[in-house]
Amino acid sequence: MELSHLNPNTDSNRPQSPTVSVVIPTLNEERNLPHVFAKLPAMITEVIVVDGGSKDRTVEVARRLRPDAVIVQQTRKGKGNALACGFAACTGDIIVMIDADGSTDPAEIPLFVNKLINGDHFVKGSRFSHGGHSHDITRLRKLGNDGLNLVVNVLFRTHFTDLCYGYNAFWRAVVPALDLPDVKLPRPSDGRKLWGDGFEIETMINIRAVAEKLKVGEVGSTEHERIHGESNLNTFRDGFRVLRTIFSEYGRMRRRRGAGLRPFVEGLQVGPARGLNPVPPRHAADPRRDGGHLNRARRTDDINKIRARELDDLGGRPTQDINKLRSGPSAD
Ligand SMILES: Nc1nc2c(ncn2[C@@H]2O[C@H](COP(=O)(O)OP(=O)(O)OP(=O)(O)O)[C@@H](O)[C@H]2O)c(=O)[nH]1
Ligand SMILES: [Mg+2]
Repeated sequence: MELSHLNPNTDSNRPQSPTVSVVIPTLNEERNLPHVFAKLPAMITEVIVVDGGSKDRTVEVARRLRPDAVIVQQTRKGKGNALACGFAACTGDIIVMIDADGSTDPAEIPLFVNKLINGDHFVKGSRFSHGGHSHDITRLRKLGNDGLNLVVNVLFRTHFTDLCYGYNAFWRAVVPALDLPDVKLPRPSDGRKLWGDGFEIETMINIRAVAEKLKVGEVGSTEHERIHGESNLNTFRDGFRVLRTIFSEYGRMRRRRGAGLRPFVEGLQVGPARGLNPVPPRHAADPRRDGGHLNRARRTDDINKIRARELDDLGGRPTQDINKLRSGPSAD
């Protein structure tokens, strides 16, 4: 069901049982996928596998296990880019992001969906509250996670208990609020990752959700050890990337506020128990293209300058169409 086709002002038009897309980024996960797919609950209406050029039989295995799965090839490198490509391909009312290594338990998805149906815009899994637990995190990583968590809670006046965990769910209608790096931008020629394309993605998404004043909830989640294979995460390199992300997101939020951009939440209407609908825009502009919700922006010039700076940071221009990235179950 397309939220954008609903009349936002009538309860009867809100989705009674929202459709749920699950986005699974994969990089050499052929041995783990059977465990993950086996635990996908029946409520999932769409499975999007975003592959990062796996050298093993990940894509083949995904197709065999779930012939209805949509397989997307990501446009650049990194988990962040994979998720952005996955979100762009989703059609469900709700999007859930899980890992393919067996560390996140798909059986928990109904907990996330339930919280969304009950009024949250965005629901974060937490390994350290609401009964959550991690069988995987090392002492060093826990220390780093706690430190980064504290910095965010002080700067953004939030109450996150688990900043860097990648098990989240949200209404598809809030994807524009996350304003992720355009999937159509080219890969940098020097081989580096664009900002937001790496493991900083979780932090970026979580911070943007609060910066746009979305209603963010947490549910307890149990993280397991990766079943087979090796982690793609580097504790120090990726930890510093997360720290940089926090400060850069703080600056971004202040610039946007300074320019008079209204928080995204003001353009949404939440149903008391059933769903979330976009309110018709009060301006003719496309909120995605304009980087937000221009509703009472002070000066269009300011916004254009901010947008140009963000594009500069990303270092390129669009080249491809996301529709071309989405291949059906039988395509390569
Ligand atoms: N498509 C794609 N998927 C990726 C990429 N990097 C990681 N992934 C997937 O993202 C998920 C999380 O990656 P992991 O390497 O397990 O990293 P992590 O879970 O943050 O770290 P660990 O706790 O050490 O496992 C897995 O499903 C990976 O296959 C990438 O560049 N592209
Ligand atoms: Mg993992």
